[in-house]
Amino acid sequence: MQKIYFSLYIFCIYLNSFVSSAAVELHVSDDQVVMYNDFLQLTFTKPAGHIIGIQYNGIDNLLELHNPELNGGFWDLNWSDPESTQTRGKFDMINGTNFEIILQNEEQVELSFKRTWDSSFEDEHSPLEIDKRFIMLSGSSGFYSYAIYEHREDMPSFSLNEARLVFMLTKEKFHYMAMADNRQRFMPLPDDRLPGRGQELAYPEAVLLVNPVEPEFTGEVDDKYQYMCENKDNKVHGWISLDPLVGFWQITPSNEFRTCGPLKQDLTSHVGPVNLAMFVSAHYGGVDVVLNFKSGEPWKKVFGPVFIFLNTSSDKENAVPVLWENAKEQMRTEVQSWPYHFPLSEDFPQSDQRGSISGTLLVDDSYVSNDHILAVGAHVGLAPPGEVGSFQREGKGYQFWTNTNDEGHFHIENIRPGVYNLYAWFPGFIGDFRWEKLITVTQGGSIDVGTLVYKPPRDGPTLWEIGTPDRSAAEFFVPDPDPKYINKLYVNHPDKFRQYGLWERYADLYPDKDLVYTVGISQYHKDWFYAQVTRKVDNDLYTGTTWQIKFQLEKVDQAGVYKLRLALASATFSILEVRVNDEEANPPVFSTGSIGKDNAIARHGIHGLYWLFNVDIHSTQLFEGENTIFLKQANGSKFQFGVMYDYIRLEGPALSSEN
Ligand SMILES: *[C@@H]1O[C@H](CO)[C@@H](O)[C@H](O)[C@H]1NC(C)=O
Ligand SMILES: *[C@@H]1O[C@H](CO)[C@@H](O)[C@H](O)[C@H]1NC(C)=O
Ligand SMILES: *[C@@H]1O[C@H](CO)[C@@H](O)[C@H](O)[C@H]1NC(C)=O
Ligand SMILES: CC(=O)N[C@H]1CO[C@H](CO)[C@@H](O)[C@@H]1O
Repeated sequence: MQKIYFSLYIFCIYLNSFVSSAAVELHVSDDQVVMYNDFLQLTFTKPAGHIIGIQYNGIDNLLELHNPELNGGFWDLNWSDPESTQTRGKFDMINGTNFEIILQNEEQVELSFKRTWDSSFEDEHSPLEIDKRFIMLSGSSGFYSYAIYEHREDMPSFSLNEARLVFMLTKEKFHYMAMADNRQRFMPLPDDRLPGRGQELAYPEAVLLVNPVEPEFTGEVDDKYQYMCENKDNKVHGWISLDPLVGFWQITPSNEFRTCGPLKQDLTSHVGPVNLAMFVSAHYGGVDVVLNFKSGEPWKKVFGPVFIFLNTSSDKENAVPVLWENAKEQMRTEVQSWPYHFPLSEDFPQSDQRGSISGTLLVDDSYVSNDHILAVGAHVGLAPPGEVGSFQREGKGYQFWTNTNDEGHFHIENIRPGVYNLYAWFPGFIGDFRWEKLITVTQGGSIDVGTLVYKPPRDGPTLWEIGTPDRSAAEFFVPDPDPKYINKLYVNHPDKFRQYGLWERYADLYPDKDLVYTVGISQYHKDWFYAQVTRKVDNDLYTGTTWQIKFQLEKVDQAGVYKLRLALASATFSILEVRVNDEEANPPVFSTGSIGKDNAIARHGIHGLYWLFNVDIHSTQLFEGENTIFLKQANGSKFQFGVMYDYIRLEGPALSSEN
């Protein structure tokens, strides 16, 4: 009997220790907060709210604390005065001033580090009140973070250039980076980028590794922009330590708080080793996508939560694929759990506080089909009310996107209550759709918009076309990189356009004369260079280029107007001029004026922002027989300047109904 009691007693101790060790624990001292569960331990500075320690799997700290500049894990932002036309301004480390435990029990701890604002801070930091939250759950191998940004009515005007959550990982351990099945590799060390080991190329971000610590990287280019990703695909990325085996992953289960829609591109992970959650940035959009606030403009936005997932494996042989597959599996779990039910800020609506929308999209283009066409794979989303296509420059509100299925049907769930426009675009068709009605999403409400029909810009039959309308220049000719400037990851890779310095290859291919494309003979995938770049004429001296499209017209309809559709996938300080059969015509038939700051050429993007220009060509300007359209990019002063075409089409005059 005694013995049984004793065993029971031991068992209870065992049970008790099991329960308590699974719980989330919190220790708060004067200047630090430590939060831990069975898997990991986090250490924060108090009240600033910077992470200075992540202990996991026998590693004392996954974070680097000895970099010359940025250390540990932190939220930061860049801001500027409203008059500034720059995309970089003042650095703000968002040091919290108030620490609060929002919730503490065995299953969950939520912490808040808040930075307040009053007019005495006018020049010290950005006019924002920011509440940084961190959540740890019991039994969860990681932690969540989100932040609530608020601009109040007593706050002055300013511009928010960048907002992000950053992790500087220890460079001793994390050497392998993964962001997609076919975009992962061993990475150089940060030291390899320094003078002596690395040689700066056309801009500081791109470095040629001339004497890296690991000789295997010699001769490669390193550039963080080679690891950028479109919002729609940017769900999980991170780093692997091989000894001991650790995967450090950032999982972003929703795009609702990201800016500028599904095609906006941003940084992920890069040499540092750095892991970034980008919430606001000017990347691939320029100053057009910076958030400008007026004095007293009320605004609030929740960025996140994102999940930082830590993982290990006993399978040392297949460590890399196993950890990457686990990260993707965890990503799918997080996506399914969205919207999370545990964040306690009332600014983060739970699932039952959100609404949904559904409908069907059709396309009406009578020159393609007499019947309405099912919109398969169309991008459709809700974004704040604005002009047609405005979502790609919009970042203050929330956006909710999906794709139509094979029946042209779409359904979007978990939309925050609010007023929106419905926007869409359609692969294979030019232009943008915006439904004219405002949509009010209510808590628990479900809206069916029925069938909506998009009538893309179209005046007459297609005489010829170049490319496919998909907002990207990827279908055009992407040259091989200069062998001096290779990133080995992109050799024999579908994303060849991510190689460094491709803009210089244009002059190699067209040394004396600019590109001439002959309709009916040329093929766009090999004869249309992916970007209309500038040409180097001397050191640091560049000039614009003029491309020609030659085409035959059997007869010219003297009564009609022809239409040139110019869809651009990117523009950087460009002035695109159109001339018809007279290269010297002044003024040109059409000029875009100065457009674009997306910098996608230098950043190895295959697109930036989308533009559509519709140019009238009068029959008097055309000949029977051979015609030439001249496309001149007139601002040629820098290597980064130029445009990428998405698609070009010449339409004949409208066919009269008798025809
Ligand atoms: C904010 O915190 C960082 C890191 O703890 C510190 O280096 C910096 O001096 C602080 N800035 C201000 C303005 O207090
Ligand atoms: C690693 O991640 C996978 C996928 O989430 C999970 O099933 C596994 O338990 C994790 N392993 C550890 C040791 O955390
Ligand atoms: C080309 O763009 C740059 C940058 O905007 C501008 O400073 C310059 O004036 C432009 N050149 C011409 C010819 O418009
Ligand atoms: C994240 C970011 O871009 N930070 C920059 C903000 O501005 C300062 C000052 O110009 C830079 O040093 C940072 O790199």
